[in-house]
Amino acid sequence: MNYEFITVEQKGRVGVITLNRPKQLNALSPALMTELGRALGALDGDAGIGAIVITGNDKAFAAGADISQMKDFSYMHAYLTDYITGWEHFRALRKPVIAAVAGYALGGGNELAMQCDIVIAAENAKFGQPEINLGIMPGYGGTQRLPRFTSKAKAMDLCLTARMMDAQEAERAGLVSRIVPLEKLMEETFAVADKIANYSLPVVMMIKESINRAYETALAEGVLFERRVFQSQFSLEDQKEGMAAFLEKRKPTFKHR
Ligand code: DAK
Repeated sequence: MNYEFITVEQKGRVGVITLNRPKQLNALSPALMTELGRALGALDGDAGIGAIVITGNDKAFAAGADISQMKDFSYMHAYLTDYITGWEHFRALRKPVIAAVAGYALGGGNELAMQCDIVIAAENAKFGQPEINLGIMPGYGGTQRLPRFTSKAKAMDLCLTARMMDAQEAERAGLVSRIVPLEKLMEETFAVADKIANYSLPVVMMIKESINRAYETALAEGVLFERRVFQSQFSLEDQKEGMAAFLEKRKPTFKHR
């Protein structure tokens, strides 16, 4: 597939998507988001892919939705076109997605990172929801995911003051899973993605699905869901291989079934 605003490459079982509007700090235009949705769907449906990475460049992961493209919207345009429900690509994805964030992850950029399953930050990463500066509020999940992933106080602070938090604060707050030096961001992220991608794919998918239940159901329902999925894994060839390999003191070879 040909893309104008992103690049896509495959390294082993890992698909890497790079947002590619550097002059606009990777501002998320509708065209970029359409391409991102197509690329994510294609990688998620590819049996040779076990994990996906989304990244930007050293200065920006993404500085938000493209302000120049929304400045003249009317309420009726936004409502009737359901602006921009078509960006909800992530809910349907079954394979893990890792955000590798350097530089700015602001507004829709931070919301994009929060839709990923793991966020790895370079030391220069900056996260924020500065929409209030523009006379609007977050609209891509920021007011919902930020308090769940960090805390109510942190979400209020960021959304109501527009201040940015650095990588250290974001890790302390729970938004970021690890921080790495900028020059090592892609190497370290790829190592994480490659590790995940070479585990049993059905087990990886079931873990992702189960952890996501923690955000969408009550605890008792989530625990029951986990129990049933766990029990089903005794039907996997990979479970037999994984346990046999442990007992035989060798590395397992997973067949993703
Ligand atoms: N949109 C369009 N262009 C942008 C942009 C953006 N979000 N951010 C940066 N740019 C452009 C700048 O206009 C500038 O263009 P030129 O002047 O060179 O043509 C170029 O990128 C470089 O930016 P700066 O010159 O400003 O660079 P600085 O280093 O001085 O500053 C900055 C970097 C990140 C602090 C600054 O660019 C900035 O504050 N950017 C805006 C950040 C922002 O407010 N983001 C929130 C946007 S609103 C939804 C989905 C998504 C959303 C809502 C709903 N649904 C699904 C319903 C999201 C909304 C938003 O994200």
